[in-house]
Amino acid sequence: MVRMNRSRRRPTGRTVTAATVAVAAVLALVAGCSSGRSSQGAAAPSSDGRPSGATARTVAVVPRPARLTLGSGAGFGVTAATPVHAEGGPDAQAAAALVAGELKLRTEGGSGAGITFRLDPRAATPPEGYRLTSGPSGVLITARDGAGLFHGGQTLRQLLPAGGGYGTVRALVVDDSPRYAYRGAGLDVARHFFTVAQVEQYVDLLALYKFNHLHLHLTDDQGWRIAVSSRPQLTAVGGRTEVGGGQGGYYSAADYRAIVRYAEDRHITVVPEIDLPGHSNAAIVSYPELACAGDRTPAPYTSAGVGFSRVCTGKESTYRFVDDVVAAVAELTPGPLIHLGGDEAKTLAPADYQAFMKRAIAVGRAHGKQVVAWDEAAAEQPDLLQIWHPARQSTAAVVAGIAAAARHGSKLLMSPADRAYLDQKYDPSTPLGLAWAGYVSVEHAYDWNPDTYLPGAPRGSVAGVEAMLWTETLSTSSDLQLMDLPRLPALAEVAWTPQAERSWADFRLRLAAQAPLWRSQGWTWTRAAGVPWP
Ligand code: TNX
Repeated sequence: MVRMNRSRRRPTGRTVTAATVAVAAVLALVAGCSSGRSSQGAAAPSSDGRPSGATARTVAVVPRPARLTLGSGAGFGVTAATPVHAEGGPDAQAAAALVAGELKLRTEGGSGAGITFRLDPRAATPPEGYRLTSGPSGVLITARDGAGLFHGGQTLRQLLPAGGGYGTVRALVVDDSPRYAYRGAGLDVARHFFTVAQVEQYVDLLALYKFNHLHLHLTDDQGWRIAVSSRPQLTAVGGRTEVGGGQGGYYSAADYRAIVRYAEDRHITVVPEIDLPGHSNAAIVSYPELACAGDRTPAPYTSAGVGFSRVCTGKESTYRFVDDVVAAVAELTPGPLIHLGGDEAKTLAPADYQAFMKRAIAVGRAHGKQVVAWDEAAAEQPDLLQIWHPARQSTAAVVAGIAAAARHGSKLLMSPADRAYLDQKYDPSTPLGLAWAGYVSVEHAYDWNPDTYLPGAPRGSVAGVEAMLWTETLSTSSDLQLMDLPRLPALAEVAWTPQAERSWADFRLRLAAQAPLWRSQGWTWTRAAGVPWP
């Protein structure tokens, strides 16, 4: 069973205060709301292609809540003077403080009219779920865990007038929780290095769309980005290169801890990836004994090719290296997962590859982690198998092998390149990115079902979805944003919203309505086809 970050909960105390009175007023509004699934009987979006605001379907929240019911009464006007209250202990205070900061509001002790974050261990909300009610006397967000409160706060941000300003939150009730426990985004910091501040900005984007895992691809042929004190050459040598010949960089233990902490505060778990036995040129340049006798002389690599490197799988010293690195990274990582790669080891014999992956997975487990690996490692049954090959490029035998791993207990993490690789161009006009998996339009990223993507995958085997951003062609934050926006929110909705509640027809309207919020954050985006941009 794969443990994800849901179980994480700090001790909480619960204070029942006079706020219950104000809360009751808000709840009275709920009774006046029309009930039923938001998708049922919803009017079609207005013909001018902009969100009409008149139907539950087009209220501009992404990912679309599992259930949203419009109220008939007045909404709640938020001004710069609106107080934010927290009830229920430190997790409530943390969520209230973060969201208040994002909205430029102040938190206030006590209770009363305003915005209230209420942690209630007895609430009926599922893990990470929340209830948000808005009416004349305020906005109340209730959840059973801190993650739920935080996600509710992100919904509130989107319900306020675009651009992060103040205004009216319409009267409504949202009852929301995620479809999948794992909603991830992978960032390749190896091909190009991104600083702590850049990664934190990336986390801000993920948090807005309710992602809960950040997968950092920390090592590859072109660079090694994480300090391992027992192997200092990895960063002293391997950290100094990147695609295109730039200076590279790496995270010290303190840097990495800062990223982990920043993400954790936003209910995002970091999943570090050490990619072996292929994609290992930077490690081999740092420690040439990782190569087999007779392999080519190690040399730094700053182009974008893949599949040529391998560590020597027949030497015990290689496994001591794996153990040193995994021990260090596991020690720095509070989350339950470590990713050990396993992709594109094209110069290794299958038997050598399999023997290596088997041992690597055992090392990860020995250091207390559950192991994620790319889909080539299906036969070795990692805890989480990350699917990246487009189904149409896979042979029946490969698909059958993945299904067999799932039957034996591996959970599947869906990142099929033809849907979830955000380094792929939108269309032939996209200046950045690659196109080996085909063009990935916004609609294509949106319009698929992770549960049925792989024929033969057993029911319930899909643990989640991960959007991957490889950076061979991307070197600045705005490069990342141009590829992520608007497709990352599409994948957020794939991962969060029940399949039956999703439709491209209204998603494109809700997506277009995000643009002012992006602008207010200083983020850039691609005005991709099919979306009625403002
Ligand atoms: C394949 S997907 C890779 C990456 C590349 C990416 C480029 C996978 C597990 N390996 O090494 O960066 O394609 O799209």
